[in-house]
Amino acid sequence: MSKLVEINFDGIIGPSHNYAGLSVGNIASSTNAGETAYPREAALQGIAKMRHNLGLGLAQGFFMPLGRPNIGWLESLGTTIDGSEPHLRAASFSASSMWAANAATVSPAPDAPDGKCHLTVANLQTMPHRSHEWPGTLAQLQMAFANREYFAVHAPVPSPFGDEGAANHMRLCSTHDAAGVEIFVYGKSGGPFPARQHIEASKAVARIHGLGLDRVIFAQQAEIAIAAGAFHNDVVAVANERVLFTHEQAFEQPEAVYDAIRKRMPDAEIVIVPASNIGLEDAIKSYLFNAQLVTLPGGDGMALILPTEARDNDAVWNYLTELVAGNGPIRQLCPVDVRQSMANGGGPACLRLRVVADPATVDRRFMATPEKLDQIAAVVEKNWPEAISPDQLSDPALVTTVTTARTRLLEICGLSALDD
Ligand code: SUG
Repeated sequence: MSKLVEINFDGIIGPSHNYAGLSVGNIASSTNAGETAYPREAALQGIAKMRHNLGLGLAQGFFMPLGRPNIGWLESLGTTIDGSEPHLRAASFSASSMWAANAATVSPAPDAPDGKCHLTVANLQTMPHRSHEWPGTLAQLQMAFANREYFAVHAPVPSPFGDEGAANHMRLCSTHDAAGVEIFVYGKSGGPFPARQHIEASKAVARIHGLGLDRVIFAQQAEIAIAAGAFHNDVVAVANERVLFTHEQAFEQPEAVYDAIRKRMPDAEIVIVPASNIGLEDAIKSYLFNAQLVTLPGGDGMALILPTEARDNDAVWNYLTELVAGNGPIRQLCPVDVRQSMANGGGPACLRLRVVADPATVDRRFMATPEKLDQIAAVVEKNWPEAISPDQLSDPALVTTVTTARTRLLEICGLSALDD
């Protein structure tokens, strides 16, 4: 009997993690441009989060960092690591595949008419440094979810329709193994900032996954939210089972979205955080919505696994403390330290891709156990650079260091076949 559970696959933070300020519209990325990054500490923070979640009794998987710098991508642009202009060199070095929420959009098997779990790799075409992730990500998804009896892995939606994956996709369901309602959030305009998710991409993914129109909602992200720095919807809303936890200003037409949800799922619970309690600016600085909203095993209700930045913001923490003290579905707050990723705009939810599946059907090399995380942490301790400042990206020694570090990780995980 196959047992479907939610598995969170975290992107292991790669050895080239740095702050190059590459993401316009992502306030943290722009604010921290030029700062020194600490890749070893970053990766260990990510591993600690996975350990924490395993400790809660949740199923946990991981993805390997992609090979960086991406010399092949530079070659396709007619340049090399030594000869390239700084912005292209930085883009080739980016460790941005750590944000696995942008790897793909996932429709679990109970939602699809063919009874398979569908994954469409995201093209991430709006940001140059992210646009060359998908071939490496696709190779990895094809390996992790190779069992065609249970999974269908799809190529990216073609240009010019930008697709940023699960960061703009939410699923409501009574339990993870039941058929759900899928909400695809797209942007039309974001004031001075780009709207990264195109409606045509969202619609294409829904069609490719075979979802019935009666189980799908297309919702426009609020222009003011994007303009305030919510470059992905998961910065202002998160869903789990029958709960949607959202900022009041997440959607352009919030009432229409709530009505559509209630019509398709009468027992949905929509927890709306008013702007008068927490303004968009505080929401985006503290990333309270970029939490993993998870169902705790054993009937203990739901928990928010959120960044320590949310605890450090008085208005946010007071609000959340009252929320969990009430009678609502969210019962626990678990702050985790992912500050290195946060400084590039990536909170706990950005670091993971949710896949509802029977863990026994997933390639076990991608599944975490405490022992495996210990082995990975040992490789990180030994091989990840301690610090990288953006001006080091032109140092040839760094290429050798980060390439070797990833090779060691692939070896220990039995995934050297991913090295191209
Ligand atoms: O695409 N930051 C990422 C953060 C992605 C967060 N993901 C989710 N919200 N799901 C981005 O903006 C910054 C890289 C730099 O500036 O060096 C960056 O790519």
